[in-house]
Amino acid sequence: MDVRAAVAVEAGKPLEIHRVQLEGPRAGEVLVEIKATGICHTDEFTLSGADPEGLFPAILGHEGAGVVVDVGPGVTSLQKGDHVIPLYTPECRQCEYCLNPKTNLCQAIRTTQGQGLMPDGSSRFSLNGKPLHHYMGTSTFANFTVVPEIALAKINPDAPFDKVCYIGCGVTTGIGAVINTAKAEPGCRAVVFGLGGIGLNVIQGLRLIGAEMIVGVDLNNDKKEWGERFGMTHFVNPSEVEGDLVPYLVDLTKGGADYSFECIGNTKVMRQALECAHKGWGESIIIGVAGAGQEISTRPFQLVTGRSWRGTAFGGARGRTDVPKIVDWYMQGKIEIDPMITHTLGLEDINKGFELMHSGESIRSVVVY
Ligand code: NAD
Ligand code: DAO
Ligand code: ZN
Repeated sequence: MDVRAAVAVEAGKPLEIHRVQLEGPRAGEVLVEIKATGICHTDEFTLSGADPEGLFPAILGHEGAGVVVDVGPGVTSLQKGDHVIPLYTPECRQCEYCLNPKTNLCQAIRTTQGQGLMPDGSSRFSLNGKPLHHYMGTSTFANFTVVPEIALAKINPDAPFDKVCYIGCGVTTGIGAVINTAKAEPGCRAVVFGLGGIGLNVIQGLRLIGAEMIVGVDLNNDKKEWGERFGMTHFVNPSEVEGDLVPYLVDLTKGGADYSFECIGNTKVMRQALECAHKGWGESIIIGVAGAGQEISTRPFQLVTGRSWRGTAFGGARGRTDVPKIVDWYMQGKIEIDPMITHTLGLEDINKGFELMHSGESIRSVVVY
């Protein structure tokens, strides 16, 4: 079939809107009509060329929601009409990783997903007879896409696509980092570096679990109001702090943060996040994705004296199990999404969504098909 898609033709170039060809689902695959997709910093990271795994030409997008239109042979858990969120971290429930409660990094289709291909090693998308790469196994910048069954979460059919698409990445990553990765306790003190689409969700996750102190750190003073809107108790702009930021934050948190979260992708900030964690027990969680080849550093004594450095992908969530629950939390009013969707665009304006991200004007732009 012919579908409408934003094609990433080359690194550093704007996306191009084309009619592309999409083959139907093969065994274990599902055809999904994408109704809405968020534009995440990670799409920008790949499009810019900074992503060492970036492949072109490709159909990017990994934060979508839609409806099942057709299923391939052997698909048992989904049927036509089901509402779904595609998962860039699948959940096969059978591999060594899925069977280990310590991780959410299902490896069932990791190799082909990283090659921009479906699990059988081929692509379903093509343009004028030439194959296009899939992206993160999801490719939601097309109004129809084919996704493996194990990479689809079935969700409440009453949930609005243009809001819950954000659960496909930003919301789950931020809230999950607090609940699944840090397992933060009520009454804890936390510092969140970077108050964008991810950091604000870390803040609302901390509010949800009953953190006592939530310090937000951002260079952009406009983010103060945004952070407070979701539960931040203190705001720090590093450029306005006299002297070093780390001792300032240690003092503010009365000895250091129980938990700190880096939501930028800046290796210098990652160090600050670790070093503002409390001696003896503070944990620092890296969420931001740093550019190709970058490295982190600290004095090992920081770890010897009881701080720990950890990372999280997709908030440690097991998508088919956890994403439907997060959709329900949204429907029950336990978490907020609507105010973070600052811009809604048509597919033809998708490049404007990237511009809004660059200028810092948007928290999340969503493309509605
Ligand atoms: P964003 O651009 O919306 O937000 C980043 C924020 O950091 C902005 O508010 C900016 O003003 C602030 N900032 C930039 N430099 C700063 C500095 N030196 N000190 C303090 N504040 C600074 O980005 P986002 O969409 O929230 O994504 C954040 C990061 O998370 C990205 O690296 C993205 O790729 C990554 N990410 C990771 C996962 C995962 O599973 N680990 C998932 C999604 C996104
Ligand atoms: O299993 O090796 C693996 C790959 C896991 C990829 C997880 C990606 C998480 C970070 C990228 C940000 C996603 C939007
Ligand atoms: Zn698995």
